[in-house]
Amino acid sequence: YEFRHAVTRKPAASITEGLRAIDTGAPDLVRMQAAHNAYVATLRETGADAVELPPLPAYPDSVFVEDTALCLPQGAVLMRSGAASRAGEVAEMAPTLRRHYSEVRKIKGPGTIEGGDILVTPKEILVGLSDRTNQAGVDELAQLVQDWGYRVRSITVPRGVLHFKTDCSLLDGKTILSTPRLAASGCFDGYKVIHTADGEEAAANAIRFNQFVIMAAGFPDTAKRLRNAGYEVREIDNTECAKLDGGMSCLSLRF
Ligand code: CIR
Repeated sequence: YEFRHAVTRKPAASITEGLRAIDTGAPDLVRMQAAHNAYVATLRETGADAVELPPLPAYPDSVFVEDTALCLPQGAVLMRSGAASRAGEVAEMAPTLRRHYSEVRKIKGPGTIEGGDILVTPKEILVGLSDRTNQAGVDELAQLVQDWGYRVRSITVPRGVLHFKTDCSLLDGKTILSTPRLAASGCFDGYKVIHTADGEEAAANAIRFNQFVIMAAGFPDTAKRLRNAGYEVREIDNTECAKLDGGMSCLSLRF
């Protein structure tokens, strides 16, 4: 969770067309832009450098850059989206990653896998099987990172949850913030788990970025649990991204 770089992309006006499981109304671009600015400023406050790529109107969900790649110390792996409307986002991200990394590998398919389904801990890479990520995608990732020394373990994401990390985040080398419904499967046995508070499942998609845990605003009981556990918590307005099933992790690539 110690990072020097983050890559983000500004939301485009087409964000109103973004994918969503349940339609609760179109996100408001101006409010999303303000939240995005606050998010980038918080990343920078840690001393990291945060790139803001220009909006991509052709890809309404392109603000959710996390899904395009997995960034590891040894290299980056370009993903292959399980959503047809998002397939082109990877090629838009590739040049930026090639500037930072000498080694950029690529999921070629036929499997699909998105960054939102991948949680990297110091001992393994956990990948959620979801509507976007299938076993073939997990298998190809496992092959691609094997010579970098990573063990990959797949996990079934609860029904109705978009991505694995919709429901969990890494807080430090040994500790995971998780919804009770995800942790109930036993997938985090061996880790210390902090549960989101009742009714605050949407707080699970947070990020540990250097000294901060950055989480969505509006989940006071979970925020209190994290502060009581000693974390320095920063809260960012997530109302507009939430309308598109997006959260704190989705908005950046971190390395
Ligand atoms: C999608 O359905 O693909 C977007 N509306 C939300 C993506 C969220 N990304 C993430 O959790 N990593």
